Amino acid sequence: MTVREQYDADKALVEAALKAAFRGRQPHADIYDAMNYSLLAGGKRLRPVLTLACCRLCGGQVEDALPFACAVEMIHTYSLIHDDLPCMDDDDLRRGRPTNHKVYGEATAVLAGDGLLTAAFEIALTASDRLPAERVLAGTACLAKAAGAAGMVGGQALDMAGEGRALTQPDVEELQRLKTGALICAAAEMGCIAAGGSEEQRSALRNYASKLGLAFQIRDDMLDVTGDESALGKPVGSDAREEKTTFVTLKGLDGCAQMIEKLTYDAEEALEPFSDKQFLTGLARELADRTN
Ligand code: GRG
Repeated sequence: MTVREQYDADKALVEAALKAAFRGRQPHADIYDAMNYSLLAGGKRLRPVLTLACCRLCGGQVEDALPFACAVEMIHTYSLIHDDLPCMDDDDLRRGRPTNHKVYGEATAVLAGDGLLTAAFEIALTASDRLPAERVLAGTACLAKAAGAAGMVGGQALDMAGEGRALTQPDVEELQRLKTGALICAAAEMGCIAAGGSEEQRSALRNYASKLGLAFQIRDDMLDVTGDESALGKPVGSDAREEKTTFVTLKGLDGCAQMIEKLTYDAEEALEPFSDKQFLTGLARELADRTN
């Protein structure tokens, strides 16, 4: 199987599980409509695919990691809904469609995000149908830490505080390590945890994912300058409008390309303890060149 075929097969598993997550939930159908509107809007599903791939790499069955995979995508989707709100980035387009608050109104969009955040932990705990309690506990704790103020929420707070101010490269790296990187690291680690992987494997995958996550963010900054709105499914040029210090403002486009190349190499190096690593090395290469 090629990297692309494996990615699409794992993505299809995730799509089916997400589609089923809120099926038949009553009452308050409207809030589930708003949650599903963003959850089933067709993102790349990078984080859940990473969870499944890391589970497989550590010798587990992908079905064991599926609840964790859905949970991380629900948290990611909630963060996008809240990030797009008028009180944050005030964006009108996401995943190629009007943003949640544009369709359902601000109050329902806040609740849709809250509903997804809470449902993430509900679905993560269903991993106990197939896994021993200590793995469910470890996976859920890993997710909670990465999503909260010590991770993604803390990174978003730093991001907001940095608007209109000149930041240094270490400032931006720290901000992005939390805002984007923490959840990507958790996605990889949860796959390892579901498989019952060793501490050495978990640490190698965290290292891989941290390099991948930073390269992913640098590419995101580049695409905000050079990308195409219809391919990205979101507006371009928002960093400049909001006067954000990004990797492009710090290093220029060529400097960014060099950083991505080095991080992609380092990500591959981090996989040294594994033998069957073609998928994760191929994924790092594909993400380095992504256009959406
Ligand atoms: C509101 C608590 C809270 C957090 C928001 C992650 C985040 C924090 C905001 C997203 C803002 C942003 C555009 C970040 C850049 C990198 C990134 C996370 C892009 C979106 O992720 P993709 O490209 O999106 O994986 P898809 O739609 O493919 O899932």
